[in-house]
Amino acid sequence: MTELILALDVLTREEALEIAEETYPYLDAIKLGYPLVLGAGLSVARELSQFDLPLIADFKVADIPNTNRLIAEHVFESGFSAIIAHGFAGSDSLKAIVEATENAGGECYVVAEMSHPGALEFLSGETAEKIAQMAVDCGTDGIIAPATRPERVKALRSIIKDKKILSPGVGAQGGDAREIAPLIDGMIVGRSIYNSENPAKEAEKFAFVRR
Ligand code: FNU
Repeated sequence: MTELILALDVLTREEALEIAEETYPYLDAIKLGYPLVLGAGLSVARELSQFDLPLIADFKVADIPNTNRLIAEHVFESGFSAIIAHGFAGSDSLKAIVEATENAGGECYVVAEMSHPGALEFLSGETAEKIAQMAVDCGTDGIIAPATRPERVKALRSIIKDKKILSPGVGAQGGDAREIAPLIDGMIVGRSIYNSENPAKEAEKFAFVRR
């Protein structure tokens, strides 16, 4: 069963609450990132908690250990239940987030390989595989891997085994939902849902991933 995670990258509190209200029955989690949090403030997370869905903070945290810890603690205190970190800052930086995550009873995911074309310039191939191995070694809950490259998701799966793979890149970035769903644990979908005429109907179309 693959989960459906809405990437709520709208810019205002009003839009965010409206789209969440329309789509929440079809969702397993909502992912918030810089676009919404910078636009509406971090307090938008508390407002979205009314929909009773896990909230994932996609801040791709990539700093020194102490700063990472401070960010992660703040994220969990603000109503989020999961955080996304970058792995390239190294294992000490990641461990600081994992520790804060465990203290808060949350989940932590590490970006192993990104979904856009430019990801191939620095953070793919062997580097992505090393990051995936570090995600396992540091005790994270899983990785982010590209729905735009199913063959890479398969390669990364062999490293992270039964930890989770959350995968963005379906729809607007060209990834195919039906092809990627059986390979992953959670499908992250943004524009295809929130930019559509009828976000609820569009989200409902992904019901097959949850069967
Ligand atoms: P949509 N996202 C991504 N690729 O797209 N966190 C990654 O490699 C990654 C991400 C996020 O294209 C992106 O920031 F690590 O509109 C956006 O919030 O469906 C969402 O996934 C994809 O949105």
